[in-house]
Amino acid sequence: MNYTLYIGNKNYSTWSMRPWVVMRYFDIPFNEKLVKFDSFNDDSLFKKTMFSVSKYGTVPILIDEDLVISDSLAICEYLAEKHHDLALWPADPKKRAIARSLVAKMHSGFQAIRTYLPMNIEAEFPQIGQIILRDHLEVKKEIMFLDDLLSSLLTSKKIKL
Ligand SMILES: N[C@@H](CCC(=O)N[C@@H](CS)C(=O)NCC(=O)O)C(=O)O
Repeated sequence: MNYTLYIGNKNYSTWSMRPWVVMRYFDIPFNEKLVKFDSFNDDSLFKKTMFSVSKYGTVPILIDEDLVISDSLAICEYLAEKHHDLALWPADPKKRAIARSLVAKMHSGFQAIRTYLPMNIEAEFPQIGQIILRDHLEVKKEIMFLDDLLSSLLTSKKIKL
């Protein structure tokens, strides 16, 4: 196995960080190729580099020999299949179903958070945050839903994550 993972900026690109965190957490060795975000215009260095790697022109991309995988969740699923011993998914089918529904929600849900609160780990903008929460009730609603969801899963007596 000789994996290469193309990623974007570690402060802004949540998509890149998803397989990156999984691979680091489970000690799966890989070569990291960090491609700078100059812009997303077709003539940017970022797009030229990524289009030379994949039709999608986005990050993350995992290369495994002749295979090119162009989606963060597809990458994680591939790694789960290749590394059964590491148990990326829970072994129990019920726990796995819950984990998968959480992942699906993270992958395609939370549109308001995605739109108004993009990832920026280095920055702190409490006043802007207050304004966003005041003006966009849907953001507050999603945060409360997420908080409630994770709290109930983490404290559930029936199924512990
Ligand atoms: N669904 C894709 C989304 C990938 C994605 O949109 N990546 C962003 C970086 S955070 C990107 O490369 N954008 C470039 C563009 O949209 O042209 C995944 O899960 O990998």
